[in-house]
Amino acid sequence: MKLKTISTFMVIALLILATGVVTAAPLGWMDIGPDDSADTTYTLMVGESFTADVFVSDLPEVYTMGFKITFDPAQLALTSAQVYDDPQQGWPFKPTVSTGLGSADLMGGSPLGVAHSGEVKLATLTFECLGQGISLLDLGPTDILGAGFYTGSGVKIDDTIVWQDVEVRQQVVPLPPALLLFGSGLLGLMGIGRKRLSFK
Ligand SMILES: [Ca+2]
Repeated sequence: MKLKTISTFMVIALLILATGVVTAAPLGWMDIGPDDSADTTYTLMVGESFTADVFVSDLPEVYTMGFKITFDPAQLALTSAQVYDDPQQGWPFKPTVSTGLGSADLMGGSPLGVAHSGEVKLATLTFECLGQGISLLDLGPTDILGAGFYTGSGVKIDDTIVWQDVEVRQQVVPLPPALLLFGSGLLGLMGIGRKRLSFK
């Protein structure tokens, strides 16, 4: 009986250890603005620009990277896209940007023997806001043949990455209160004018 209790405890302890060891799925995300934190929404005015850094966290050791970003080309224009090609932490081996209408594929590799893991910066993108509305910056795996996240043993791990999108809310510049007052004053004057006319 006592032995059974001890073995039950050991099984529970082993289970706790096992679940603790389970690693989190790699997460792809964007940081917009100067606050050094991830964003899922971003609000700006039509005509303004913003810069988004693309990262992946909890990445196992990989030697290449590749991803795709899509967006509404009627609302957003991609004005610059650069693979993070820092010689130490970046992707200086064949950094490539391939842009289409409302999309861009970015890819690159690290030098032989330099693997990247953990939190890794992939690229920097700059957008200009063209029109009012809500548009999605949609991150996902690239469909360019041979590109993607490959481990040293040549295993592609793109399917394990969870990508976090950003909802960009674009607003028109609100009218200043003084202008609104001036406008309503004009409307009032027009009303008086009309009344005077009708009395004649
Ligand atoms: Ca941010």
